[in-house]
Amino acid sequence: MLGKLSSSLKETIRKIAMAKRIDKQTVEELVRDIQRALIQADVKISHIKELSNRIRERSLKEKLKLNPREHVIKVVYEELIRILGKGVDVPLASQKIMMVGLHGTGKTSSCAKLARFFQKKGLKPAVICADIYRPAASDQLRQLCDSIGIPFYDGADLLQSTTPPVKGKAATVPVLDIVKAGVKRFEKHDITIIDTAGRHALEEGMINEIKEIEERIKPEQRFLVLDASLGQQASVQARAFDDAVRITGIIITKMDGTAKGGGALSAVSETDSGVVFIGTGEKVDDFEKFEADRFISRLLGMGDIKSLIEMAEESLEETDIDADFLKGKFTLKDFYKQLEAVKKMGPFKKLMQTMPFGGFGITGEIEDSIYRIGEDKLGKFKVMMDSMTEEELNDPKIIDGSRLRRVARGSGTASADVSELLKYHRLMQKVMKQLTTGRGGTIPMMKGVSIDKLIKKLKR
Ligand SMILES: Nc1nc2c(ncn2[C@@H]2O[C@H](COP(=O)(O)OP(=O)(O)O)[C@@H](O)[C@H]2O)c(=O)[nH]1
Ligand SMILES: [Mg+2]
Repeated sequence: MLGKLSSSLKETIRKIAMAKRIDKQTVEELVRDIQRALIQADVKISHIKELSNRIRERSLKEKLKLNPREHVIKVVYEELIRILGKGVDVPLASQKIMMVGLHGTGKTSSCAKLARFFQKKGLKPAVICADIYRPAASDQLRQLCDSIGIPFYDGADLLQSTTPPVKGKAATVPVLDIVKAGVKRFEKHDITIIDTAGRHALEEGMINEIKEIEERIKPEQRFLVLDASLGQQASVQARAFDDAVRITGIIITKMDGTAKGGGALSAVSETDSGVVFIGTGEKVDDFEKFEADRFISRLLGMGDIKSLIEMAEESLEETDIDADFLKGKFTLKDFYKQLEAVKKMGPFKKLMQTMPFGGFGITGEIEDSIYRIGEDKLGKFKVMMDSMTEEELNDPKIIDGSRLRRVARGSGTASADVSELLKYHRLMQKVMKQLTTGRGGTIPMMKGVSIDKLIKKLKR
């Protein structure tokens, strides 16, 4: 899906991750790459300009919470969400959903897909066909519904009891009667989906018909179905249908078959409604709920960027090293905090490994040894530290033979265990000193990496 846009953006992210430094020139190149990708996806120029300016501004001027590369990736991710990611949620609750849209956009297929979605969530959906103009429309929907075991209604019973207006001419039943009868029939169902008739263009007849259904039936949701290949033109239809029935969500279909999906998404972003689902193929399961963060993460070819960023920020906050630490002071408490941070890095590392370029360029340095300081050892360290005085925790050098035995006794461990803890601490202190003073006092880019180096040393 969105193959071309996705591969260009992935390449862009890869370049950032590999960049030696993040400066004005790197950001300018990045902006140009993104511009090219978005133009090809038919995103409106004014949106691209705004995004470019925001990326330039934020990449270089914002206060950093992450390392510079991660920061830029975060900025790109957030700005893409701003222009492509306007989504809305659909509650998993009892409701009537009216589908509107022009001919051929995928309205009928989406009715079945939507029913399937709710069915999988354990709700009981049913479908009404309110397209009386094309007999084939009803057959198509009936077949789709039959294939997934969804009850279907098209007013065939009403038709039988109606006499043709002119002999030899087919009888018709007003659309509204069909919908009303269907709604009544499916009263006990959780979700009633109403497929309305489309037209080839935005005609008054169609608009009046859906307006009437909207006013009389009062469906909680009015979903507009749009073809992704409309690109930036999608906003025209979105506005027109919104004026008519106040759209509550948009389904963008055929995301699998066009390079313009990005344009359609950004066009929708400028209207009042957002995307609820996207269609990604002809089959009834080729349908997904639109979740902006996941969608953009996937587009950029990265795991779950949101949790990634949150975890990175959190682990940095937790390990915030105070001024004393920079002066080379590293207490047992700091030591413990660092070890806990390493534990936290676990899922972070796994997430980074799911990325095509192996994380933000640092996973190569992180070894599995990092996991060996496991839960038990950490727990044991904690118990021993609990048996120490404040003074000992802040300045472990004072722990002599008798203090050592006291701590061991107090924590139910052996003196050798306490010695081991102190040994680990001393080694880590040494490495920390090297790392912090070696780079002119700067805190290492990722604490996880410094810990890793430490652990490698410990093993030697
Ligand atoms: N590739 C692809 N085809 C789709 C998708 N949604 C619908 N279609 C196809 O588009 C055509 C028109 O769909 P239909 O539901 O009949 O549109 P309607 O006229 O709006 O009711 C059909 O051939 C569908 O199989 C989609 O997400 N991906
Ligand atoms: Mg149809």
